[in-house]
Amino acid sequence: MGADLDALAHSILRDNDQGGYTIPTKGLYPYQWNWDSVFVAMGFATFDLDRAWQEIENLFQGQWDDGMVPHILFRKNDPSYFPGPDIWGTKSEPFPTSGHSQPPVAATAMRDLFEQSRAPENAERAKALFPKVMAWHRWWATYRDPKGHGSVAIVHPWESGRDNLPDWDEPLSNVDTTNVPDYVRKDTSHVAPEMRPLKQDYDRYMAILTVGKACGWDPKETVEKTPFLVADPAITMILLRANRDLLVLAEKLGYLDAMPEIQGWIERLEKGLESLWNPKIQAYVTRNLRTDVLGTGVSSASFLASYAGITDPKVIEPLKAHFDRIAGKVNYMLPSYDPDHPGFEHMRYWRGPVWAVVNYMASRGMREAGDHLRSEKIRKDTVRLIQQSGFAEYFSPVDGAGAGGNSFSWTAAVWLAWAT
Ligand code: 2M8
Repeated sequence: MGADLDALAHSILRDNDQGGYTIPTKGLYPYQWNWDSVFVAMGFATFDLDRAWQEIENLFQGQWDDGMVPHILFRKNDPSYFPGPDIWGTKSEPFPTSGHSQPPVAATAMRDLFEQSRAPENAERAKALFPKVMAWHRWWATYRDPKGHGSVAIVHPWESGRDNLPDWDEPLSNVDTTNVPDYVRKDTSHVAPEMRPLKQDYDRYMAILTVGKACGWDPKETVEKTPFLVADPAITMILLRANRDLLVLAEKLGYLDAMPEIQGWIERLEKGLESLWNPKIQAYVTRNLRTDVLGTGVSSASFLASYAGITDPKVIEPLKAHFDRIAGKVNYMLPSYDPDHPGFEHMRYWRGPVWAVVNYMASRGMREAGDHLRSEKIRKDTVRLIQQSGFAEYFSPVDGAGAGGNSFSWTAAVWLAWAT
């Protein structure tokens, strides 16, 4: 069984490989996505380290002059996806891209690849990538903390990677959709509509995109004008973790001058996370930076606290209690949203389903923090899900059914890199 699944996971990565970069799955997502590629690199690293480095290097081919690494790289036009390059309308070189970013996991993967083999050619590759990753992290630090809280703000739900999380409902409700031109979605022609965001969500996604496009995706102007500006605990934690890994790389690769700047980012993000703690529910939540309204639900982001290096028992203990409560409600951890919250839907995308990549990060953090019991619970549940339902995009935490796209790259990658 394990060997069969390993072989299948390899073949999924090979099949979705477009020659140096990997698409998440055919049909539904025919382009290179930012954090997908980084997880894919972790999967490739288990059998082809050169290809793993190449995946990350090619992601940075899409980096903008201001340091931003876009969430989608449109290397060639493919009408099976909406919204494509013409709708985004960016003028990026050497190929069109989307106009905002996605969770910055790259530095963490880079450190893993570097530590896997310090052969001179790997150290050279890490050295060449380092300034590009610095520029990306500097972009987050420069533009995405407009209120000075220290947390990371996103300008579009797509930037979070957790597109229809119930926490976005409140900020999205303030987005005016009256001027959204007609459009035709493609996602619901590949996947059952019950597993995807609602039309109302898509209207709002398009309205925000239109504002960003009118700003030419200038990072300062977009933050000023976007109708959706929300601090995201998951990106804040992922960037915090990535900065800790970048700091280690700086020392090992001899970029000593970069260390104080990275240390400053770490301290700011640690402070920023405090502004996302909701004392009422004892969990990390989103903060709408336009209205100052805090999110009301426990999303899987909270369980990335250890991954982010947070050790304070005043935070970790209540989160453990949430974990145990939620584990008593579902058959497979981690649901992307609290099953006790009215916003939870077990099959609808980021409103409840289990995602292998989030499980990987959460479990890794818990293991590093010494919480082997919960870390292993997540890992074993992920194995059961994949054994039962294959390499699906996401899974119901209730009955384990696979949902979304099939033959999914990041699920295969995470299987190889961690689950088995
Ligand atoms: C999903 O998002 C895209 C938009 O970026 C979509 O639904 O069209 C999300 O799950 C995101 O996190 C992921 O990176 C992407 C590709 O797998 O799909």
